Amino acid sequence: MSWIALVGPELEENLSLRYLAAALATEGWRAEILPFNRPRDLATIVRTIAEADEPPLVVGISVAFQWRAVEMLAVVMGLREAGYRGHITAGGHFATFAAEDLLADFTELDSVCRHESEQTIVELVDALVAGRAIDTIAGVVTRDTAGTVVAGPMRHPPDLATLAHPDRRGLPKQCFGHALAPLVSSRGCYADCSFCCIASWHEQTLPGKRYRVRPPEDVADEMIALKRERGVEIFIFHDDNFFVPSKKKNLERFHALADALEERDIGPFGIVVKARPNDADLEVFRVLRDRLHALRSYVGIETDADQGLVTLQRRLASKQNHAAIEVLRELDMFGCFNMLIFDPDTTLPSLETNVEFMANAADFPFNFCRTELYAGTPLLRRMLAEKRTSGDWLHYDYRLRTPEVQRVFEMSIDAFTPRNFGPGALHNNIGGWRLELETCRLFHAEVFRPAWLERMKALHRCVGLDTVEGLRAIIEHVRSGKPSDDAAFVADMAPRLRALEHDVTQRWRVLRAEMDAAVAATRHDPRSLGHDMTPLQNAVPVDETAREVLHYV
Ligand code: B12
Ligand code: SF4
Repeated sequence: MSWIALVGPELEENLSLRYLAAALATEGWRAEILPFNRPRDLATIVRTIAEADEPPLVVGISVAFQWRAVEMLAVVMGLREAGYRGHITAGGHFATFAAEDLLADFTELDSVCRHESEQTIVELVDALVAGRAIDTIAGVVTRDTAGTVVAGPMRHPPDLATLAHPDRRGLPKQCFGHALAPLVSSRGCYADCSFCCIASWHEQTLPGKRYRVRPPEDVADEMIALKRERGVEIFIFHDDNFFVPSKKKNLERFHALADALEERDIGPFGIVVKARPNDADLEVFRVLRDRLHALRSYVGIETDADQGLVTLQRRLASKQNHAAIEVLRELDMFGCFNMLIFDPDTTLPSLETNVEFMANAADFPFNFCRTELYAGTPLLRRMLAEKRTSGDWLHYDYRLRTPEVQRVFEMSIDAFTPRNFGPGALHNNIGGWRLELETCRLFHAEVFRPAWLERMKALHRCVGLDTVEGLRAIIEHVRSGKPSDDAAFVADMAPRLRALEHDVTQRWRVLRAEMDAAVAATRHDPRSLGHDMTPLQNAVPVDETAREVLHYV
């Protein structure tokens, strides 16, 4: 039997590819997943496909992340150079919104499957095998015989209740010795922030409807299967937003899921979710904590400045950001957030407001960055209309509104890149560390010491307030208006930032070793772990790249 190669990031089990693999398997097709996590994977992928005894019928490449599009296109070019003659298709968020540009500029690529593609990829493969035309398949964009880009109709998205559960081959990752798995209980989000493509995604395929949810029983069945078959105890919900815009419905849904899990006798488990600040209601979060054992709730603060809230179209008020933090504190829950402190309209006062927010919420881990212009977003459309972009459809760049804010941005990026981005970045890692601590707190309550949590919070404050201090110093430097060398200012500050990062990392290692030792001591007595909580011998530990996943998912 011939096969289909699916290429994409696998920092964890990649649900995009694994839903497609499951859909293909249901129709009798074998799909192999080829992870593309680092530049060195490129050569392996090209070799595996081009030198296969039987080359795949179709290669499908996931281009969800715009910033990785060039690397993904390198696979396409590499395959053609290596002589692969089969059909190459692409899908995912960026490919969907940039389908026409991709096909116009890269003749090596044969088609793009837009939006959710479980059905589209099956129909594409069937048509190719049967030698039928593909240009009328819903969801497919391709070229006609004259080379003109042609798009089939939009594909109506699948009924989530009918989808095959994602393919789960491979060993699960772990967090503090407990296996984890990503999953989704819904697709879409009720909001329509200007920097995000999720609302456009649904608007194009289901006008007027922003999200769809799975029946709680179906979600519970998937979780139970993951637990029984793979030992998964931590469920990372990748829903764009785990919440719907109704307190009553959230309560009903979370209770229904908890009931379904209890009926199925799930045993110990924890979850990770994402929320908007206005979703953080005390009663709802109490259910999340007590019945669904939320280990972490990412609360999308993004900005606390009135200007930012308008530019980013957050449709909420600053007081709701503050209230969300209070809910987390009141329930002693772990939350984390990211701040888009730089956006196209940022002013020095709005920057100061956001830095103030960070200072007030420094007992939680956070990160900050600039708002990027992603394909399919209202913000990109606005910036193009205002002629404020540079670059092209692969990557649009922009300058901030005033020279002062642009200076603060450039200095901040220079000073904070090692702390904010990439493997080893403390702002990312510390969120992963806290998740390990919360995992210990939930699953090993018998040895967990409250003092560990206080030490962890002290580390959050230490990092958060140091970041605040650095940002304030940069803003003050720019505000002072004195002519001076920005690079020298950053060069002077950077060693202090790096020293603190080193110190905090060491303090975490000591804390982690204490937790490890306490838990290891209980493992001499298997009964103390509970009937289904024996350490997983085979699960894969979380590596540094995956810590990034643990922080942001
Ligand atoms: C999980 C996730 C991650 C994980 C990635 C895990 C992995 N895959 O290894 C982590 C946490 C690492 C992550 C990080 C980031 N992410 Co993210 N992430 C998501 C999230 C929330 C869910 C993805 C998912 O599993 N979806 C469920 C599956 C079933 O749906 P799907 O991905 O849409 O897949 C369907 C279709 O797209 C299509 N499809 C997808 N691939 C392919 C391939 C082929 C061949 C075909 C035919 C079809 C197809 O068919 C699939 C099945 O229906 C999405 C939002 C979303 N709704 O998808 C954002 C999203 C993809 N992330 C986004 C961003 C911006 C980021 C970050 C840049 C954030 C940051 N500032 O750090 C980083 C960078 C990641 C990196 N290092 O490369 C943006 C991408 C925007 C863009 N166009 O670039 C999204 C869309 C979120 C958003 N609201 O804007 N992310
Ligand atoms: S709340 Fe999050 S997922 Fe929803 S539209 Fe805004 S950024 Fe996108």
